[in-house]
Amino acid sequence: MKPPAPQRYTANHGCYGRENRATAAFRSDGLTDSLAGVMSSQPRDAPRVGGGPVRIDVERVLADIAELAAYREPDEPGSTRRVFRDAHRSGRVWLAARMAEVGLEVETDGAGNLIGTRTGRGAPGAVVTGSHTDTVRGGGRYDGVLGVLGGLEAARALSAAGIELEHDLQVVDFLGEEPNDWGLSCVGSRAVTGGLARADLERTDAHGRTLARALADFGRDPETALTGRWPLPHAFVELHIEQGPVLELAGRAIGVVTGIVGVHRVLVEFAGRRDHAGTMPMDQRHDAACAAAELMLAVEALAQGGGGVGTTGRVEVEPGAMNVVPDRARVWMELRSIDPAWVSERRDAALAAAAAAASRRGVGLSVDVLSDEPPTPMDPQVRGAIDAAARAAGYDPLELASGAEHDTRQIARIARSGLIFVPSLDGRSHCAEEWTDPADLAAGIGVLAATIVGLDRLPPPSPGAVR
Ligand code: HGY
Ligand code: MN
Ligand code: MN
Repeated sequence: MKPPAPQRYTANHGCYGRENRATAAFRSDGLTDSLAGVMSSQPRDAPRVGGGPVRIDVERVLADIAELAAYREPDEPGSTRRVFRDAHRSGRVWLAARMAEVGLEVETDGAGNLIGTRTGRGAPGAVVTGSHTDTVRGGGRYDGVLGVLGGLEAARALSAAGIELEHDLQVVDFLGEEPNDWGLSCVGSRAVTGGLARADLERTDAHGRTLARALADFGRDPETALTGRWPLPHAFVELHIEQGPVLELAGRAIGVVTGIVGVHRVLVEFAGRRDHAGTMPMDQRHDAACAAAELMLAVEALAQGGGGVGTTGRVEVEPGAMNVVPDRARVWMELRSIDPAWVSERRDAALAAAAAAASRRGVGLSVDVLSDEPPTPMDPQVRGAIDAAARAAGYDPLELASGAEHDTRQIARIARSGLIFVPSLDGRSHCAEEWTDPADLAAGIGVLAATIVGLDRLPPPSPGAVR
């Protein structure tokens, strides 16, 4: 097996050869001239937002990332911190303490989102930023974590610069963004935007434990999670690693996300017959695992040719013995595209392939739609604020779609919302090799801080402007 690539922590050594790095790089004291100019000036249109230059201390952020990374599941690979488990819980205790040290007022809402608030001058609605600290099994250090700890650094840097905002600034660690043992992602951001259903809470994991039980064991009241809604934010922005290769290949430090792909997730279950693997002839079997294998290959074939992606990343086979014909197989399938027709056509074709395989093999079939998220465009005003912040700091931002899911999609139900990307080395993510150059971390956090100021200056959102 190829050993993991060594991690590079040399600040300001760009490894992407991007053209704009020379003009865009933060100075050795952590400033960009242009960002400092934006942040320290007292523009005529927003005379009450002032203060000194904003210093992003990337070494401090790297130290925070390393401290949080120490909270990991010891028996799992990479930086594993799955939702509700001990490492996730204790990592959040650390995070709450760090938020308090930074001077934020810390609370956990009814849905289990951890929120640090920096008080503003009292304008209605908060400017909200954040992401998640749970990970996939075997995940890396940056997915989600950057948006939380980068948000914290932005708050810290704004305060150090003496910049007051009209609105409260909230830094949020959303509960359980990654798909969990109940097949649901974005639990916290769904809940506070009205996207969590009672049926979601009644789902059971492999041990028969409901999601409601898991929430209760985590100290949250499931009924409150179901009904608790956030007051409408003034605006929302999330900083995240790209998790793909586009920015790196284009040699750009900053991505402005245009929209988040639609994601359709389905659990397909095949029920066959358990038999002796040595004695049951091949033509008399009802092998559930072989039907599942046909579906997996069908999904791969259907997703070829661009326009979207299809994955069957989780499969369970029972009884899971070498000498027993499997009688049960479960395939978790997801299809993603920015084009809703692409998703629905492939889903129909994949399920038709599953039905044909099941029928040919004399195997039962059941289908459970776990979630169906349509593509979500990002708000033009927030995109504009990110773009302006990036350009003012000397970057040449790239517009791109997000193939990954984010809490931003859920928050976009109640607030104008946007997403900033920074590059991922070799486009890698959801693996231990996940890595982003510290110079890009600094760039992203600097742009986040300036975007927060830009969003603070926006007029109140018009009612009904969000989906
Ligand atoms: O699955 C996703 O796209 C995200 O990383 N949670
Ligand atoms: Mn992820
Ligand atoms: Mn993420």
